Amino acid sequence: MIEKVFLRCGKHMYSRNVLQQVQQFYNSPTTNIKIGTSINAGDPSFLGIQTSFSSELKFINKECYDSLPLFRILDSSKHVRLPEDFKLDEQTFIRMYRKMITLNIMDKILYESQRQGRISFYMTNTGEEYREAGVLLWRGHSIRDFMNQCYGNHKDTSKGRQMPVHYGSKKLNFVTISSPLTTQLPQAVGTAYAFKRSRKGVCVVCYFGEGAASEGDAHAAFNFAATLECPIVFVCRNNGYAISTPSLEQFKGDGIAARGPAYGIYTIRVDGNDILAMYYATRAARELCIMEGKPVLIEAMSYRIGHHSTSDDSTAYRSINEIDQWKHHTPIIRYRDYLESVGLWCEQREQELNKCVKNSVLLAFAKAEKELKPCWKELFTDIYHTMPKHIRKQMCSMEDHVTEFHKYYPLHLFKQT
Ligand SMILES: Cc1ncc(C[n+]2csc(CCOP(=O)(O)OP(=O)(O)O)c2C)c(N)n1
Ligand SMILES: [Mg+2]
Repeated sequence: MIEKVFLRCGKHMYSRNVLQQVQQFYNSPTTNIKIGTSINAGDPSFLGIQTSFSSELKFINKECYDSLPLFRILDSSKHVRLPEDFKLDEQTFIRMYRKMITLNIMDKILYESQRQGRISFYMTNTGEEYREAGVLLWRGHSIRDFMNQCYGNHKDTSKGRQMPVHYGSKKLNFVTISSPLTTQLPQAVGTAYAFKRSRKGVCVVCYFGEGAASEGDAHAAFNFAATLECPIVFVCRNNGYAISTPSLEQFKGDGIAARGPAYGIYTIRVDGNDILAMYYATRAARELCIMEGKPVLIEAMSYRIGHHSTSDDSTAYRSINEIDQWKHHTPIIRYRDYLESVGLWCEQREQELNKCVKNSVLLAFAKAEKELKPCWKELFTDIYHTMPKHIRKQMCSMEDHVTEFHKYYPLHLFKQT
């Protein structure tokens, strides 16, 4: 039986199974912490800490603990057993695969288009198909919407003000991706706190990389979420690199997951290359988070197969060998193997899907490329409810400039109003 293991320091545990596992973890031969030993009767207890006295002078380190386990469903066996309460219909299983393939094909086409100078920048998701763009695709963002954003044309909801891949959708409750690392974490906790106060029974899911977890904002966010008991699921994508910095140089502890219990946050480490494990853990995390009104941390272990972005050449800091090892263990390959093993997929369906998605992407791509850019005035309008004087002044001087030098600008490519 596969169990959901969320760890949290302190007395409240999710279920008996989890309690047993946590006790085993803390009482294991390599773990020097013993739980269940009471403080001497009569001794006052320290505020917020439940522990026992020891006469042994011992400094503890990472080596004193077992590394947190990695939850997975798709193991290498031919007969994968899904947890009893997994319950997904066939269409949903297939929809998951279709979305992953769509993202993958979109990545290939947009990456190449950046190389041809047709868009300014791109970041692929290979090996991390469950990350932000995948979530947005799953929620119903259309291929057209993605293309319009990457081109920053007048149909882009952010009106060309963001770099490509900084998607957002008010309609789908997806806060626009921002480049400055980790700013989203405290903001997400603030939103979760507002949700808590509104008693709507909803939660926030916040994605970030292991590199982003080194920012001070991450620590502030974890601590606020834990102490204010905010309904938020933190999903840390530990893909081994923060651009060129390997995670080995980013932290010395047991990854990001080990920080969870230290903050008093329910935590689970998941195999990020296993889409079913990610789905099951995220669903359970959401239930736990809403049921108890508390934060949950998921560390998704993965590997960034692509370069960090089109501004990066990762072969300058990692070996081709290393990349090749992971190429055979991607979420898509592992999931396809599973679908085939249960008779839900075959080579013919694969080819049909590839052809159909490729056509849709190319069509949306060609359309987005031809659309006009937003009117340059959008740089100034639609920011403040009432335009402040200094912004109006800048807009007027830009207008004078464009009028005087119009022949030097490709104004025909921009909307006029
Ligand atoms: C505050 C800040 N510092 C530096 C950068 C430059 N930068 C952009 S992405 C990145 C690495 C992020 O790594 P990680 O959080 O692991 O996410 P990944 O790209 O691996 O998904 C860095 C350093 C930035 N955008 N913001
Ligand atoms: Mg990373």
